[in-house]
Formats: sequence, C-alpha cells, structure tokens
Amino acid sequence: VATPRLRHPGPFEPYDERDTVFARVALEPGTAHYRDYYRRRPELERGDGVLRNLRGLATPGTMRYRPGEAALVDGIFATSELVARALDASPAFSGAEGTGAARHDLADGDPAALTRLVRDAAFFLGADDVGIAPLEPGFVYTHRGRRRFGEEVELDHTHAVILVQAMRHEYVLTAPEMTSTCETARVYQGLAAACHALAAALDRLGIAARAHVDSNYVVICPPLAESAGLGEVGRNGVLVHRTHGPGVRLGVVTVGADLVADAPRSWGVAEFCRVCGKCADNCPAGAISRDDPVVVRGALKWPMDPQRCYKYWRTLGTDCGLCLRTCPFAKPDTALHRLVRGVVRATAALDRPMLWADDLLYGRRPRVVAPPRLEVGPPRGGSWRNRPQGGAPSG
Ligand code: B12
Ligand code: SF4
Ligand code: SF4
Repeated sequence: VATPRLRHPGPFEPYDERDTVFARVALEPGTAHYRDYYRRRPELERGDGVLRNLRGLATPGTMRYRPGEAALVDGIFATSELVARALDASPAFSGAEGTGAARHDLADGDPAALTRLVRDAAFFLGADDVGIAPLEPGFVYTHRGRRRFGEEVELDHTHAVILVQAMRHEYVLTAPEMTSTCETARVYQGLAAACHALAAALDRLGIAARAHVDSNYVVICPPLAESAGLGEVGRNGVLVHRTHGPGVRLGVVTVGADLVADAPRSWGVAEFCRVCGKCADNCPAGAISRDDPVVVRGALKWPMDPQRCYKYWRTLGTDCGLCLRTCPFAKPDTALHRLVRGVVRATAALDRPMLWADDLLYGRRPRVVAPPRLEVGPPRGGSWRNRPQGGAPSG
C-alpha cells in the first residue's frame, strides 16, 4: 500500500545530533565545545542561554513539580542512565563486529530465520509491537551531541529493529502533569533494558548490533518506525502508531546482518492530520505547525519548533505531552476504536465527520480526567492528607 509520506522528493539529508536542543543546552559556557559550536551557530547562542538558565525537568520551583513523583522520575532516569552509559563503555555496542566466538549460521545464512528470532525476542522482552526497516542513512546522525560531543558517527549496519512500547492510556491522559512524565520515564527504562538485551544477544551470536535508547541514540526513531510500517509520523512530529496512536515510545536496535524488512504503509494518519490540527491547537507553546506540510531535508512533513517546546518543558518541569494526549488517535485499543481506525485507513473522505465526532465526544480541548494514583507525594502546595480526589490536570 502506498504511503503518503513516501511522496517525498528525497533523498533524506542526515541530521547532526549536536543541533538537537538537548545537546545544545548541555553545552557548558567557557568550554571548547561551547565556543566551537556557537562559532558555527551564533544565531542560537542567546536563545539557548535563556533555556539553559531555566529550571530543569522534575526540579523544585517548576509549575508542575511534585516532590514524590519528581523523585520517582529521577530514580527511573538514573536506572536508564546505567544502560545508556554501558552502551558507550562496551565495544560490543559501538557498532563493531559482534564479539560472539564464531559467527553463527543465523548471521549469514538465513535472513528469514534471523528475522523471526529477532522479532520473537523483541516481543518476549516486552515490546508491544516490533518492526524492521532498512537503515536509511538519512536517519543516522552525522555527529554525536549528547554524549561524545562532536564524534563522527560511523554505523555501517544495514537494518533497524524498532521496538514500540505503549504508554498506559490513563497516564497519557494526565499530561502535562508530572504523573505522565513518570510514565514516560518508566517506558524509557523498559525499552532501554529490552534494546540492550536484544543487542547483547545478537552480539553473542557474532552479529554486530547497537541499542539506541533514551539519551544515547545515533538514529532518529520516528521515521524509521514509519519505514517499518508501524504507523505514520503525524503533524505532531512523532509516530502515530497503527494501534496505540501517538502515546508510544520507541527503542531501536541497529543490526549488521540481513533481515527481512517490513513494508511502509499508509494508515490514513497523514491525510487525517491535514484536516485535524488538534495537536497544534492544544500546544501551549505554539510549537506545532498549523500550515500545510513542507519539505525538510528531503521529507514532506510538518516542522515543529523545538526551542518553544523545550522552553515549555523547563517551565513546567515535565515533558508536557499535550500533543500526545489530545490526538484523536490516542485512544485505547477497543473494538470501536479499531473500527474507526479501519475507516480512517480505508478512506480520507470521512476524515472531517470523524474529526467532528471526536471533538463532540472527547472535546476539542483536553477534558478534566481523574488521574490514576501514583501515591508518591503530595501535589504542589498540598499535603499527603489533602490530596484532591480525582483532581484535574489542566492544559
Ligand atoms: C530531540 C528530541 C526532542 C526535542 C525536539 C523534537 C523534535 N521534533 O525533534 C524536543 C525536546 C522538543 C522533543 C519533544 C518531544 N518529544 Co522528543 N525526542 C527527541 C529525540 C531525542 C531526537 C529527535 C531529533 O533528533 N530531532 C531533531 C530533528 C531530526 O528533528 P526534526 O527535523 O523536527 O524531525 C522530527 C520529525 O519530523 C521526525 N523526522 C525526522 N526526519 C524525518 C523524515 C521523515 C520521512 C519523516 C516522516 C519524519 C522525520 O523525527 C524527528 C523527531 O520526531 C527523539 C529520540 C530519537 N532519537 O528519535 C525523541 C522522540 C522523537 N521524542 C518523543 C516524544 C514522545 C516527544 C514529546 C511528545 C514529549 C513527550 N511528552 O513525550 C515531544 C513532542 C514534540 C514534537 N511535537 O515533535 C518520542 C516519539 C515517540 C513516537 N511516538 O514517535 C521520541 C522518539 C523518543 C522515544 N524514544 O520514544 N523531543
Ligand atoms: S510536548 Fe507540549 S509543548 Fe511540546 S510540542 Fe507537544 S504540546 Fe507542544
Ligand atoms: S492531533 Fe490531529 S493533526 Fe495532530 S497528529 Fe493527531 S491526528 Fe494529526
């Protein structure tokens, strides 16, 4: 099935991880990296300075700070950090040849058998969905930014295995509260462990593999997931998964052996986005485009403004997520929603009535929901005892 997204002019131009807002804000004034970077990109220095001086994620003084949940977020990220660091410490995951004693038959002989093994293992390790795509060089960073700043990326792997883990819907609905950031962190941790284990297992078979996990990626995940047929990148800039919608997180294992790739396909998402725009209307930072898609580095897509988004994060002290929460595709996987998704996939003719129905039933703006309890701390200005029952996250 043709993918609307593939009507791009291409070829895709790769991106430099140093240009991501996370890498820039981590630069320390006075260092050689800082000087070199802003010598090349002087127009970014002032704005990045403003961002750097704001408080960070889960930090006291931010708008949605809750001490218990913030501690949980910190604890979970500290655990993921162990994996992210291990990736750089171990030569086995640097993209070199696998370290297994001998190349196993699976490595050379039978791509279909290796693909089955990899897919089964990924599901076994906790993925909710798995896809395989050829590793498009345009989706590999040219240089590293968050770790080993400035190092050229050399990754000669041929395929990417994309692991999808869904965030629990009731937590997505709490965005932009700290509660949803806890869920973000939890899923990252799960993916970090799963991707690390899968890459390590391939390594044991003598197959070169590298895990790409939160804070240590050399690939851009959403377009790879789209190429693997797992969904489509929407106006909100992230993968809208075929079943779980945008409330999913992605981990990737790139592999230096032949695998049987899945085909990209249209799920009706990009067409629906043309008429919808709900994420843009609900983005408090005005970071999401309301216009038609444009060509960026060879891809037809909706550009977003990362500075605006990230500034909002650092003001809230959470990772916001309103563009996940308010998307009409962010619905639990029930029979009714499967039916609606089937209609959207089959025809764009009913997109407007579908959107109208979504607005009517779920609201154009996020509605008040009763948040699930984490019970890890009082809300801002509250105490354990007076924690509101069914309180309202506001957006
Ligand atoms: C840097 C970063 C950010 C930055 C910049 C966002 C951005 N759009 O790039 C900030 C801090 C703003 C951010 C915000 C968010 N992020 Co973020 N972010 C990343 C990170 C670490 C790197 C992305 C990157 O290199 N961007 C720089 C360039 C490439 O950006 P860009 O040109 O705008 O391209 C974006 C898209 O257009 C698309 N893309 C790039 N090339 C192509 C080519 C084609 C053909 C297509 C179709 C798409 C496409 O991918 C890029 C990221 O979405 C990725 C992890 C990863 N390695 O992929 C997570 C990631 C993209 N983020 C994610 C999420 C969920 C979010 C948020 C919703 C926050 C939240 N609560 O979770 C918001 C959404 C913001 C938005 N509307 O895009 C998830 C998306 C999961 C999914 N469903 O696809 C990722 C994949 C993390 C993960 N492992 O799950 N993020
Ligand atoms: S995470 Fe929030 S600020 Fe960022 S793009 Fe989404 S809605 Fe906008
Ligand atoms: S909210 Fe609407 S426009 Fe935005 S990604 Fe979802 S379907 Fe597309």
